[in-house]
Amino acid sequence: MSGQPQATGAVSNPVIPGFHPDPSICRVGEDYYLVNSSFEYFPGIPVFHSRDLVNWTQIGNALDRPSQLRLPRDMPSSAGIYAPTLRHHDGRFWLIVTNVGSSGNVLFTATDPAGPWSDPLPLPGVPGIDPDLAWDEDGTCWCTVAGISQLRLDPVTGQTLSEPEKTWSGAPGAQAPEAPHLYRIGDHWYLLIAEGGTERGHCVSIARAESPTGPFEPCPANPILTHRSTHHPIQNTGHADLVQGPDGSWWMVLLGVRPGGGTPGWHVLGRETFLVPVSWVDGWPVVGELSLEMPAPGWPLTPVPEAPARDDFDEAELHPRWISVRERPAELCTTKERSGWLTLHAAGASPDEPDLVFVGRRQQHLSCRVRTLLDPAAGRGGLVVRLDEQHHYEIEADAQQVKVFARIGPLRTEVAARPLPAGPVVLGVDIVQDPPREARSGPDLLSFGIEEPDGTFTVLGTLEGRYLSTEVAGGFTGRVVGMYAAAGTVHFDWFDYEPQPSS
Ligand code: 6LW
Repeated sequence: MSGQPQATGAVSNPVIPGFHPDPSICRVGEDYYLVNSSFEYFPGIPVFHSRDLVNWTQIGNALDRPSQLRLPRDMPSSAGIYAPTLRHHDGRFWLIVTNVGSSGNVLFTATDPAGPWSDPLPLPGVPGIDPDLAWDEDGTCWCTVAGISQLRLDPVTGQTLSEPEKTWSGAPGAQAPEAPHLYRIGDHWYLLIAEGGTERGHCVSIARAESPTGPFEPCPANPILTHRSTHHPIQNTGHADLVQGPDGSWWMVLLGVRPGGGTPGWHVLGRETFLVPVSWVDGWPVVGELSLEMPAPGWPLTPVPEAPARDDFDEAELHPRWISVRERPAELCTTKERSGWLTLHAAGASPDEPDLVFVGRRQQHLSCRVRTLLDPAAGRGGLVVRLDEQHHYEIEADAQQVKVFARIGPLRTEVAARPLPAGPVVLGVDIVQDPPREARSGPDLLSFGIEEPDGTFTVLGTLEGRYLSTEVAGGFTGRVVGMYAAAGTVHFDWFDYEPQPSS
């Protein structure tokens, strides 16, 4: 996945493109592991592995059993799983996270980050969001949360051993001090935070102390990373975590977005995971240049093969890249009913519904081509590009006809309709980045259509992408594209996702 070495010797950022926000990273020997927030999607918390910090492979989802993750139907989109911290301590991986709108702060452990992960350990005494874990020399476990406050935690029982106490909350008056990570580096304890809100004002700041509890001295150069008030193509930079490279150099992973189009700039892929080098001057971290192409790090890269364009659904288990909305009941979503096909049985009657039976993947490229072969003989279903229940475009077929729909906020409209011959049909969407031609254009166009028997693609409707952007829809997620059933039973033989060159 991404980070592909370029001919120039540079590597591309984001290293994990698409809706992969709030990265938390840890290193064990030669291996790096990274996790992200996943909000209303199940399975939750994608887990990635790398040997070089640049090339990442998804090895699982930490929360892949209903006993680990309950996302109630009345839980709005962009609630659910927020901002995990991943750490390795005492021979185990520790994952602390907030389930907003459900179980609050919870802790999971595993010996292998690919899973299985434990069932959740409730942390009733840990308030707020964005929990972090750090252990000091005498084994005390410090839990730090957004705000920023800190308490002592017994991570085995989940009991809190002290009341939360404010530590350091960033620049006076700055909004949303959050995403804390506490580290022992050299002679100091460092408290890394994000502030300024997760929109254009987002930034990363740091303070240090002699002890894990402070008093913390802010870095005179704060914020140590921000792209606010710039034309930089990577915006909203923040929510970072620090790690050492194979050669002892220091690196930061963080979230950023790539807005496109005219004013105000719309980002459609959600918040993505970027990588940037860090050096140390006078005991303070200095963040290097964050760019879409950065010089390759000074160690051998181990490129990973790009995912094949086609998923044939020939395996019993779905690849971890496939996610569903809130839950994935095995009786409604299965590869075992019709061999070589993914079968979906409808619950919710359209992508407006929180119980939609849906299997999709994150859109990870600004331009891409998506196709799926669907058999609607016994139902109605389709291909949807989804930001949330109120913001989605879809092409939907039943045994007689195919229709294109758009839902934008409270408005739902039928964009196109056409009769269909009997039999399976290839539905598709071409998503094409639309460079700004004028102040109000862009950021992309989505053309929905069907593939004719001779292979040509007939476009039934082209829609502007901005309405499926975070700037329009709000929230914390990004686009997910996938298959759904809206009535009866719908079978999908395969699903193609192919990145296309972008301008
Ligand atoms: C997360 C907070 C943030 O809890 O957004 O960008 C929130 N940072 O730290 C949701 O991801």
